[in-house]
Amino acid sequence: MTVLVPVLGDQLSLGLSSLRAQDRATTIVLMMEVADETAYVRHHRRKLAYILSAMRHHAEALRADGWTVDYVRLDDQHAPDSFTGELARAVERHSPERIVVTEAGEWRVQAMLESWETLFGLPVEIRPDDRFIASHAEFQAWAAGRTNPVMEYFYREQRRKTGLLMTPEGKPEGGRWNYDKENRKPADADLFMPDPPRFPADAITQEVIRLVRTRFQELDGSLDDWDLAVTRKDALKAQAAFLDVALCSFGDYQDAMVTGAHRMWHSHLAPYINSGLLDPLELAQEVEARYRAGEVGLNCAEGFIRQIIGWREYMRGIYWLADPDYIHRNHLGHTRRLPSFYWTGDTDLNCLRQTLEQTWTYAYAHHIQRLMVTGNFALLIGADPEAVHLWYMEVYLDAYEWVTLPNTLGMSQFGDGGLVGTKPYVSSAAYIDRMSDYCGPCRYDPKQRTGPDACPFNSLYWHFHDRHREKLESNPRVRNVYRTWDRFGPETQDAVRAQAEGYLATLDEAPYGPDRASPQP
Ligand code: FAD
Ligand code: DLZ
Ligand code: SF4
Repeated sequence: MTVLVPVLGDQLSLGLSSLRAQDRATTIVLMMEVADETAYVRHHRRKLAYILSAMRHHAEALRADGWTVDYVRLDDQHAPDSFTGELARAVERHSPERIVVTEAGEWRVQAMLESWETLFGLPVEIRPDDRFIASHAEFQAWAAGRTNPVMEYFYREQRRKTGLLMTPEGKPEGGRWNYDKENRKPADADLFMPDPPRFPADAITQEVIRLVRTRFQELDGSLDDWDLAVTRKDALKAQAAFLDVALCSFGDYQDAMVTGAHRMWHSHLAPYINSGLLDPLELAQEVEARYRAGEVGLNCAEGFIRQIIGWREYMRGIYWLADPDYIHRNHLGHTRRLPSFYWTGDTDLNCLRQTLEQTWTYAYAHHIQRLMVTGNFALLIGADPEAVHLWYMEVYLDAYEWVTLPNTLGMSQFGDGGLVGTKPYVSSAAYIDRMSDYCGPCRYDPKQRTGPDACPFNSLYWHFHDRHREKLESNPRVRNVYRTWDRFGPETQDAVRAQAEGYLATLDEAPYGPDRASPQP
């Protein structure tokens, strides 16, 4: 009569669909630390320690909730390899009558789940992951027949469906759907910035950190100064602290970048939401409650809710709408490898150095750093979008393929030719100078296009548009860029081209980062 319920490392939710309506007396929950998952990309060591510690804590929470948990650790006697290999061992140990599992977050793992029924000769029920607000069918129905499935319209559907920030008459609160225009302020370093709560490593986390230090010596990324929540209880404390102190300024400053302030008014909740410790709908409802209580402005509440029920759900929808070949899409034909400084932080471009040092320390950078610093530079130099995606998969605590891929290959690198983003997210130094304090102390001048002190972002920006003219010129959102470029005249254009090509040549002479391969489904 035994039912085996495998729970994966990003399914750390007590209300998981696979556990629903199961009899605790006859159910065995299987949790597996497996080598394949720790190795399918070269995870930042902080990310690895976070996931393993959160998994071990979740096993404790399940036991406290009355479940029997069979937990396989990386440091157990035999060599744990893959989910399927571990499941085979568990089937031998427990002789289950059937297996119930919540669908996986990504193609590679979903393919494994789908192979189990034949492999083990047992009924395998794969349940939908209803921690997401939109089901696959719902997203597919919405996207069907749209050549351009624009996020904004999907978001409005989600607002109507959830009732979040809606009036009783079914209109958007405040009369508008989107308050983004009010969310573009730069920030000064002397502004008050919230001090996020810290969660020191307990005995379980310390043990995991020791394991990661010894077993994964070849991996990069700092494990020092541990401050991450690894339980739902602490993740809820992090959520409450964000709502109490930071949400009120989130909207105003979400695009700003300040040296040394890595979180600013951002929530830093994505790692907890993506692994299952926090529930996205619950969080969005809390945000609405703060608005209704008069604690935060509509621009802040709407801006944040849009990220959660709009962008996050939209990215998941796009991922499952695409097929596994999406990872190889390369609309602009970019092939350059990323420079080695993406791993070392050793570069004289101050915006990149700040973002990369922070990334390798905390496994965190906020959205604009990811999009307009590391992503922007990679796109301007013509880096291979798949390699860029793999770099992001390595370095961020919140990286799981379903959400990283549409953000990296789609939104950031325009690899899908405009499915996710309506134009390439590139900028010259002017944007970084306006939104950050990085340019002041930089060795380069953000105002110069040519010459030894000119910021490379400037010539690269024009060079990018010049070399992709055929593909981009007809895009109405880019047309003005070409008007300005044409007004430069041939002499200036040649000087800008030479400047950019000179810079690209220096990249070719410097070391490239490691060559990575995508995980195979
Ligand atoms: P906040 O700024 O506080 O935003 C609130 C929440 O909104 C986030 O926690 C997240 O759950 C959600 N959100 C906001 N924007 C997005 C988005 N574009 N896609 C999905 N969710 C969003 N997000 C990930 O969760 N995992 C990734 O691997 C990831 N990779 C990215 C790579 C690139 C190149 C870019 C441009 C963005 C990426 N994002 C990713 C989206 C976004 O940058 C992160 O969700 C955010 O920075 C996480 O920090 P936070 O929790 O402080 O977010
Ligand atoms: C990311 C990750 C890592 C590093 N390790 C494990 C693990 O040992 N066991 C596990 O169950 N999950 C792990 N994960 C998360 C999985 O990769 C994640 O659940 C899948 O990507 C979902 O499709
Ligand atoms: Fe970055 Fe250029 Fe500004 Fe330096 S001047 S921080 S390289 S944008």
